[in-house]
Amino acid sequence: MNEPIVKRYKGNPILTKEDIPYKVETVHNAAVVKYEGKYIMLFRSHLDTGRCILGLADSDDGFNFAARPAPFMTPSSDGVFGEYEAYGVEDPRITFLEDAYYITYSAYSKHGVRIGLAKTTDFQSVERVALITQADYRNTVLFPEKINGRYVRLDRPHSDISPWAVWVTFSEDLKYWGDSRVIMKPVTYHWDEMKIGPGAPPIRTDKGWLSIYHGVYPTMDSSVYRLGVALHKLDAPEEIIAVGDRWILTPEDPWELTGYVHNVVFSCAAVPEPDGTVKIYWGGADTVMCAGTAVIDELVDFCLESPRDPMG
Ligand code: BMA
Repeated sequence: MNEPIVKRYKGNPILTKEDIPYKVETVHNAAVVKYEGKYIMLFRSHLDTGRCILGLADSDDGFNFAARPAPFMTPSSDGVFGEYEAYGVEDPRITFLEDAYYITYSAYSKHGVRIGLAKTTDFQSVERVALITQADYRNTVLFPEKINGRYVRLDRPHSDISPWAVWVTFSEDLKYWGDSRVIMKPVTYHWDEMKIGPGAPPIRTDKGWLSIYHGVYPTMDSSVYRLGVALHKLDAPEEIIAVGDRWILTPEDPWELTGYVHNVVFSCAAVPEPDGTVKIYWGGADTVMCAGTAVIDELVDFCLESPRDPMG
């Protein structure tokens, strides 16, 4: 049998609601970064109102996490953030950029879903920076460096006309964004045919920016969320070098097949390691957190060896 390209950690799930010192119903779709030689996870939890907050957990090895005693980000009650995140904060991604850890998160309210940008330098306090999209955006990841003098993000606007796709957008100050264009679309009758969206913040490799994304396939029994990989040009991230034709991860373990939403693996984080591996983190069935490892060069080759058309 072929070895899977992503090797699941034997101790999955790595964090569940039983590990959290305050009452939550789920622990999933977390960001993970290295901070002062340790790993920090910013995880999403449903409360029993059905709305979401974000909590923190710490780890020495990237697999065994201990949750902190209190949540880290709950919906703001002030000003414009209070207005636009009243229904909850979800699906964070974290990118270290210049001098701070920047958090992009989905802000839900009666006006729809848009993306909030917050920052922290110490994971003790957090400062809201700006709401960086209008309504009907999710899954926004920042590249970890400026490219050609501009900050770059991938995002996923909603659309009634076209299957939801990955777009690129640029900024000079992280607050005001523009020059957007669509760069990657679902492929009809393919594992990602229904919609795709950015997953983990892109990782720099010699051959391009490696981006882990999610793809959704509709079935008679709701839809299946899986993970795939794409490679963007280093000095022109709006250009896709290759998208792997096949998925790299599909729901298989019981906690991925069954839960709050069944048949879901959904990633917001991948941490590259000095030995050339990457730790990939994903929510299982919108209920628990899981982890696995892959070799970065193998993921790059996976894109290059059997690519599909990026524009579907
Ligand atoms: C997406 C988002 C994710 C979630 C996934 C599966 O639309 O809501 O947060 O993990 O659906 O339910």
